[in-house]
Amino acid sequence: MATPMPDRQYLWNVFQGVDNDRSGFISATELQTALSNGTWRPFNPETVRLMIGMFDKDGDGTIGFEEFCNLWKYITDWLNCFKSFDRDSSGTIDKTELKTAFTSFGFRLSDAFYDLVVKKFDRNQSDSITFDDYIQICVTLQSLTAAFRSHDKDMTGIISISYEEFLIMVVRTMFQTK
Ligand SMILES: [Ca+2]
Ligand SMILES: [Ca+2]
Ligand SMILES: [Ca+2]
Repeated sequence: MATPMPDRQYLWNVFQGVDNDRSGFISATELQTALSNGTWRPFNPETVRLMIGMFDKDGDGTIGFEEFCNLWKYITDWLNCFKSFDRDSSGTIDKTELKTAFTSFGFRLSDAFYDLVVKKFDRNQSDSITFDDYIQICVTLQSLTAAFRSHDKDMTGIISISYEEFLIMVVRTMFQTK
């Protein structure tokens, strides 16, 4: 479901639309505003920070045009992924849709896990998850899984780690800026 890259002129126009103050760089606030357009609710600032952290390669805290091209593709791919699992086109992902999505990613998790995730991220009391939270859940789960696997050398699905190793794992996952 990878999106082909559109031409640079198209991306440049999108970039300029997002770069509200015409500084030549996209700030966290500008990105949040752009992603909130059409939803009438602010895009999760955690997800915005997460994405800037991932795509701000030169570390200046903003998104330049080259960085934006990769970010655009990332968001578009996630949006297509989100839409493809939103079977009833409600604009949100409910528990059954989430389970279908994660199962297709190769996760084998119980209903109790999905109940917990939906409960935790259900901001509108609708028993479902919006696009911004969906990205955050997927990225967090992927990073936690990668961290777990790095300890699970014999692939048993069970690890034995110290308190500090546990903290390192969580801090790296929750605050992944670099
Ligand atoms: Ca700007
Ligand atoms: Ca940058
Ligand atoms: Ca849905």
